[in-house]
Amino acid sequence: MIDMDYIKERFKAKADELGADVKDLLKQHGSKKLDEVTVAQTYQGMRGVTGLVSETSLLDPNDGIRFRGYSIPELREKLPRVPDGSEPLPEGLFYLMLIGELPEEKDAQHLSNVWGRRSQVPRHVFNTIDKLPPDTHPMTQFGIGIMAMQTESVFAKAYSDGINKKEYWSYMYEDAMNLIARLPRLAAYIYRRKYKGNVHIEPDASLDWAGNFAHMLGYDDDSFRALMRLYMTIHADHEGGNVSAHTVHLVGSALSDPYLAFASGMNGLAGPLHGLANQEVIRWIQQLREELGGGLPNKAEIEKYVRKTLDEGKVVPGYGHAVLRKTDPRFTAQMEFAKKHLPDDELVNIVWRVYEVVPPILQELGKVKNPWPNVDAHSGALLVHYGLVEYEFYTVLFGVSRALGVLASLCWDRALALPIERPKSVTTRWMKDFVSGKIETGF
Ligand code: HAX
Repeated sequence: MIDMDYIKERFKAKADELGADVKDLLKQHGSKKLDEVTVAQTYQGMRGVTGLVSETSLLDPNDGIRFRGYSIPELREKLPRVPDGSEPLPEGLFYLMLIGELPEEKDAQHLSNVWGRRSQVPRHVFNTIDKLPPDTHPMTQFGIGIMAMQTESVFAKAYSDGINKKEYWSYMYEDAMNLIARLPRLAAYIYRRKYKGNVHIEPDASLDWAGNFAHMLGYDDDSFRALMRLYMTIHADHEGGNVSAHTVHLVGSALSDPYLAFASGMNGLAGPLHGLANQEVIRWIQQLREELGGGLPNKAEIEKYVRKTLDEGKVVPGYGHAVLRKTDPRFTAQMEFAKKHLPDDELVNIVWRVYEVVPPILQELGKVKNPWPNVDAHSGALLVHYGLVEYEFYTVLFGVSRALGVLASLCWDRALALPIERPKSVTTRWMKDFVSGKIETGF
C-alpha cells in the first residue's frame, strides 16, 4: 500500500462507510425495480433510463446540477476562495465531490499544494505533441498528450506487478491526483505551441490550480483568473450519464487506468453535440456577424439567422439538453459574471440577445424538449473578451475542468469495487420477434 495523505485517509474512511451502506442496500433491496425500459428508449439513446450510480453530483431537470446537494449559487458562496477572491476554488469543489462535505480553506490549500507539487509533465509528452502537424485540433492533441502520459500510470504498473484487488482504489487515486495536477500544463503547452509561437510560460508555484492555469496560458489579469476559477468549477461534473462522464466510468470499469479512461472520455467531449458545442457557439455567432458586416445584430436579424440554421438541417449550438428542461444554471452563473465584469461587451450582448430570440423558435418546432441555453451558449463570449479568441481551444478548457468530476467519480467506482459495465443489447430482428410475442425477454 502506498502513502496516504489526510485527504486520502478521509476518502478511504468515507468509502468504507458508503461501501457498507451499499452492501446493505443491495442485500435488502437488490431486487427492487428502479425503472422499466421501453422499446423506444432502447433505440433512442437510453434517455430517461436510470442505470448508473454517480456519487459526485445529481442533475435535476428543472433546478440544474447539484454537487453533493449544493447548487452553483451555493457553491459560489460557500466554497473557499483565494484572499479577496470573488469565485470559488475548484480545489474546494474537488474535495466536496470526493469527500462529500464542504472543505475548509486549508483543505483547498492542501490540494493546491499537492497538485502544484505533482504538476511536472514528462518531456516525452511534449515531444509527442511537437510531432503533430500544427493544425491538429487542440482536442486531438489533448487526447494524444494524455495517452502519451499513460507511461506514468502507477495503477498500470502496480497491476502488472500484481496487487490485491482491495488496493486498486489507492493506485487509481494516485493516478487521478497526478493527472489533475498535470492537465493544466499539458493544455497550456498545446495552446502556446499552436497559437503563441511555441513560447511557453513557467508555472507560478504561488498560484492556485486555476490561477496558475490562467498564468501558463498567458493571461494574468485578475478577473481572467477569477473567470478560470468559475469556469473550472461549473464545468467539472454533470452527473454520470453524459457522454464524457459515462465513457470514463465505462472504460475505467475494465480496470483501464485513469489516463486511458480519461482520454476516452475526452474523445467523447470532443463531439459537437457535447463539449465541442462551446466552440460551435462562437463559430456560429462569428458567421452571423460576418454575414451582417459586424456590429450588434437586432432581434429580427438573429431570428432570420436562426431560421436559416434550422432550414439547413443544423442544430442551434448551445441550446437544448438531454436532461435539463430549464435555463442551465451554469449559463446563469456566467451571465452574472459578465454583468459584473463586462456588461458592455458586444459579443456578450449578442449572446444575451440570442437568449431572447432562440427559445420561442425552438419551442415552435414542437419537437425540441428543452429550448433553453446550456453551459456552452455563454462560455466562449467571456473568453473572447479577455483575448482568448482561439475558439478551437475552448473544449480543452472544458476538458481540464471535467477531469475534476470524472476522476473523483472514478475513485469512487474503484473504492466501491463496481464491476465491469456490460449492458445487454439485442438486434432489431429480436425486437420484432419480441413485440410480436414470438419470444419473451428471457435474459
Ligand atoms: N437546435 C435544433 N434542433 C434541436 C436542438 C437545437 N439546439 N436541440 C434539440 N433539437 C432537435 C434534435 O436534433 C431532435 O431532432 P430530430 O428528432 O429531428 O432528430 C429533436 O430536437 C429532439 O431532441 P431532444 O430530445 O430535445 O434533444 P436530445 O436529448 O436528443 O439532444 C442535445 C440533446 C444537447 C444533443 C441537443 O439539444 C442538441 O443537439 N443541442 C445543440 C448542441 C449543443 O448545444 N450541445 C451541448 C449540450 C450540453 C453539453 O453536453 N455540453 O457539453
